[in-house]
Amino acid sequence: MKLALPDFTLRSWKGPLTEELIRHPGEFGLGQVPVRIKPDATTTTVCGYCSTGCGLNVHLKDGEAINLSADSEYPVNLGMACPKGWEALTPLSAPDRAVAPMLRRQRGGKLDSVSWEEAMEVFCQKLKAIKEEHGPESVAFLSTGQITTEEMAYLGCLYKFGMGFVHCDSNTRQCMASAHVAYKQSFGFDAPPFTYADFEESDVLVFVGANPCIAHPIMWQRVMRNRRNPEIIVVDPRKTETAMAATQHYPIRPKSDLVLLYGLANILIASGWIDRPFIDAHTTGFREFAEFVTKFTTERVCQETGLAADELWRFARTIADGKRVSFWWTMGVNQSHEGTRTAQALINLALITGNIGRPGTGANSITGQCNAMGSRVFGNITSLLGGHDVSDPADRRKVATILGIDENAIPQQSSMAYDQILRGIDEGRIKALWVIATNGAHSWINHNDFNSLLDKLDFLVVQDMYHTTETAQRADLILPAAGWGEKDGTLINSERRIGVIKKVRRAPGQALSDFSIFQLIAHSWGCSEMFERWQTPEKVFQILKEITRGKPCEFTGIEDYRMIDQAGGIQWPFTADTPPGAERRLFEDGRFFTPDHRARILFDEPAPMPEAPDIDYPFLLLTGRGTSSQWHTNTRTGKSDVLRKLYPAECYVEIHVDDARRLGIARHSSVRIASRRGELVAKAAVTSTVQPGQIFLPMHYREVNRLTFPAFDTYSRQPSYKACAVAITPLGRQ
Ligand SMILES: Nc1nc2c(c(=O)[nH]1)N[C@H]1C(S)=C(S)[C@@H](COP(=O)(O)OP(=O)(O)OC[C@H]3O[C@@H](n4cnc5c(=O)[nH]c(N)nc54)[C@H](O)[C@@H]3O)O[C@H]1N2
Ligand SMILES: Nc1nc2c(c(=O)[nH]1)N[C@H]1C(S)=C(S)[C@@H](COP(=O)(O)OP(=O)(O)OC[C@H]3O[C@@H](n4cnc5c(=O)[nH]c(N)nc54)[C@H](O)[C@@H]3O)O[C@H]1N2
Ligand code: SF4
Ligand SMILES: [Mo]
Repeated sequence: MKLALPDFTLRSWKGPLTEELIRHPGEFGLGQVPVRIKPDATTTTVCGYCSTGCGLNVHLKDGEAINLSADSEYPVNLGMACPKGWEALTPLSAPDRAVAPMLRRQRGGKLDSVSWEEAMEVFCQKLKAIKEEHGPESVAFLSTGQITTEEMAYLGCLYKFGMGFVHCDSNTRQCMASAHVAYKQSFGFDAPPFTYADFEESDVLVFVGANPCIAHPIMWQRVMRNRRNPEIIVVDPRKTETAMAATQHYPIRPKSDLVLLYGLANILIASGWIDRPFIDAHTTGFREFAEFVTKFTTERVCQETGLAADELWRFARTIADGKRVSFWWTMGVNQSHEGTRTAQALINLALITGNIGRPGTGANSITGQCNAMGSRVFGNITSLLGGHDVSDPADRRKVATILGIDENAIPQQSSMAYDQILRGIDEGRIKALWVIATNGAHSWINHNDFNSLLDKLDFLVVQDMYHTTETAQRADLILPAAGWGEKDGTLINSERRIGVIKKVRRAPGQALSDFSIFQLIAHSWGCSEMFERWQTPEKVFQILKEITRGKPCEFTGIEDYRMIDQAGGIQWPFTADTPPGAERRLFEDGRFFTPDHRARILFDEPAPMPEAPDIDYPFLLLTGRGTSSQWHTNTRTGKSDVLRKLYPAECYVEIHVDDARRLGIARHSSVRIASRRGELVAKAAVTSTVQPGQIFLPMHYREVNRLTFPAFDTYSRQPSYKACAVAITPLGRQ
């Protein structure tokens, strides 16, 4: 669909003229970042898909990106990139880009293009009216781990301090919440301790619920560069690409990880295969833990996980024999009804064996989105900007002073989590929702529910690159956003490395960077005075830098974007005293961020799976990433012809050969999969990579979350996407 552009003239705009609005069409070129232009008109940036944060060379013609290649000098990827990275420019030119604000004037009506001026007027007038009538708790936003740190900080501060609202969350709840809470409770700060060199320096790598071959292919390439002939252990119910490449694969029963990890701890402690001096000097809670895990006998663990006794002992022995053991986890752990404690069970194994703070060791949560780490520290959502504590008066004072705002502008009330916001909508307490760079109508657990809730809202605003996403299609107002490649700022990758992204394309039509959209909103809302110094992303970076002073994530040693760019990214912490260039892993001195500097050993009794298979729904459904060419809800990757050739167009389901035979399901035939919440039709991929009684659906197909069961981790409120009961019916060839 081609959109007619509204009659928009700069003269009609009474607000501040952002850099992007001033620039005339055709005046392409780089944004505000002082770029490291190579002689052949190539500049550098980092990839905006996954948290690996690969460095890319962008090749320019007349100041506009025409192609890109992997950066061989960037310390993360050393010249490698996955298909998404190579194709990163293509989705920017898609025909369904949102090119002007769009407004649905009445329910059931169509979306019309409007000027930014009108969009801002409607946005502010509606939200102010709702706030006036129903109070500041009647509005919420849901944002993302896929915009820049400066944008996240702007949004969080604008919304809470400037506009005076309380409730907000982000898609990192779907993804990293369990790791975030686990680290905070165990280490005293949300701080993944590793550096990517640890992939190469371990002699035992344990991957739990992680499939890096598909989800983090370049991290996996770093594992392949390991010259220590490492043992690679994979704990995953499926025989994934990563499991196939491992030296030991433990296909445990889904959601039996906690029992397995406590069982391993029991063996290690009972056999004396632990680092007692480290435990005594640097941890608390060991005695209680040692007592607790005695319940996890070999018999019990084998019965509950499905592993054989010699497998369990081999696993424990490999950890004990390793000099440098690293534990890595991703969504198979975090997305669980007991994700926080499972992550902590891995942290405990690293602590009791002294595998932390040395090369090739660590309890290492791999993040997902390009800036999941940025949203955890600077989203101003669950913690106060920069990892500060909103309930601590000293922290509030510090942040208020640096921002130059009144301390009372900082709300002390904590925000509701994603699922609680949705419940608030259902119960009529939340009337307006602002969705930024996430597509919950596809990605939220049991999204039938999400979609019916959107209808209950008085006002839904969606700020996205595309007007066609499942969520945008339901919006009352669409704010057209520039994407990666069309704006400047920083991202923080999985190893805490800050990287710079640059504007190398002009956004289409009147789409603006999220940063500029927040500036316009601040102006239109009438709180722009509070953000007087927030003129450019780099100026905001300088403010954020000051906020980190004295915190574990301090990066006051970074001068500016140019310094980050020239260094090939800089990991936090980085103060004026930090030697430049060095890789940094945390806890080398055994001092953690808790008040007594000791790590906490935390544990709980395992709980049963919330919806186990039964007679009516006899199969267990697992979900996750399907291919390295599909990104989540496919709004970006689905726009590349090259990527589309690399994955099946239709939803497919992996089902075991024995089950397929028993049910009369032929390869590629259609099957109906039903849960208590919905159903879908998929093509059968008959395989032995899944276990009998289990099936796997890739999350990239919009119908998948019709089926999932909304269960949440108690501590992190992260959804448990990876386990629910389903039934399968063959439909034959269609
Ligand atoms: N190509 C591509 N790459 C991506 C993404 C993408 O969409 N596409 N998304 C990015 C994001 S945001 C994230 S969070 C990461 C996710 O990265 P990963 O977590 O590695 O990917 P998933 O496939 O979601 O889940 C990993 C594995 O968990 C297993 N699993 C399921 N249940 C259990 C269980 O009970 N126990 C154990 N031990 N394992 C279990 C699944 O079988 C699956 O193989 O990927 C990032 N990278
Ligand atoms: N069943 C199942 N469901 C899952 C998962 C699973 O394993 N199984 N995994 C979960 C996980 S870990 C995650 S992280 C979520 C991801 O779920 P989502 O966040 O919903 O997925 P995305 O497709 O990445 O959505 C990002 C949106 O932002 C838009 N966008 C991209 N860049 C920009 C930008 O710069 N500015 C703006 N304004 N918009 C932009 C894109 O067009 C897209 O619409 O899915 C979760 N859902
Ligand atoms: S591995 Fe991740 S960061 Fe690297 S090119 Fe692929 S999507 Fe981009
Ligand atoms: Mo994620």
